[in-house]
Amino acid sequence: MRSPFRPDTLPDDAVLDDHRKLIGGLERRGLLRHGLSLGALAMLTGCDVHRPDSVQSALLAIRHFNDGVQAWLFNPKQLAATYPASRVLKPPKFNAYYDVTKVKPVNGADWRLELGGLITDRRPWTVGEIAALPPTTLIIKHICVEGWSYIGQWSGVRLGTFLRRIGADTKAKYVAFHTADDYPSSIDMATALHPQTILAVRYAGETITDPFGYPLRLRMATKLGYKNPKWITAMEVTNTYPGGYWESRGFSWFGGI
Ligand SMILES: Nc1nc2c(c(=O)[nH]1)N[C@H]1C(S)=C(S)[C@@H](COP(=O)(O)O)O[C@H]1N2
Ligand SMILES: [Mo]
Repeated sequence: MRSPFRPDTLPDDAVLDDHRKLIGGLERRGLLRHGLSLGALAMLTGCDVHRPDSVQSALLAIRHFNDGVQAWLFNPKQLAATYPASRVLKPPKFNAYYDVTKVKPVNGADWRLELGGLITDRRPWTVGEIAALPPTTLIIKHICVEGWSYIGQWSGVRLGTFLRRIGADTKAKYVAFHTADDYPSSIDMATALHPQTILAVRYAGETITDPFGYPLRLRMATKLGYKNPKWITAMEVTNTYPGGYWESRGFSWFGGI
């Protein structure tokens, strides 16, 4: 999925000056943070920065996601669309900030979900314990800002159910995640408590495989692909803004509907 990314040959950020109007519009709509760099745009969207039309289509793809879902923006109570099982893609489509051949599988036997921050019961959880919690199944669309999407079937405990179970302070502002591949990520509490936000352990009825986040990943119906961390190792409830991998490189923290 990654296009060859060579920071040494990257043109100046001035390339973006040709697209200031489009970028300004995306900033106003909360889809980009101020100060997007050309490198971040290239890395996240896979666009070829040496071709102006490619830069433009990457920006248009980001805008396209927002079109038609405007009414849902900033309404965490709204349910996102779901789909019939017949449309589920098997296997799912891989993406990460590196190539699929670089995925380092997580050893489920040693793995524990570590808990931190504003949580009463911070005892770590094993894969088996999490997989035994009552599951919710979501058949939802995954949209990557690279400009592709697919429908997937994800099962696991609702994050809201889990947060209450561990005595998390659900009045806190943020839930932050750490991952095995150093991809920090965070969401607002309203999204964490949304009924279509789950800690997924299964895809299409089977244990999630290595490239797709085994043993635990976040799946939200209301956020873009990059807001859904794979290979989660730790979760923290906090009032201090935690940011995230792409967010610190100029992408919107909200990142969704
Ligand atoms: N840990 C981790 N999670 C991640 C990423 C990553 O690089 N590392 N990439 C994100 C992006 S940009 C996308 S589109 C989705 C891809 O998920 P999939 O491979 O299951 O389709 O994972 C997201 N979660
Ligand atoms: Mo993505």
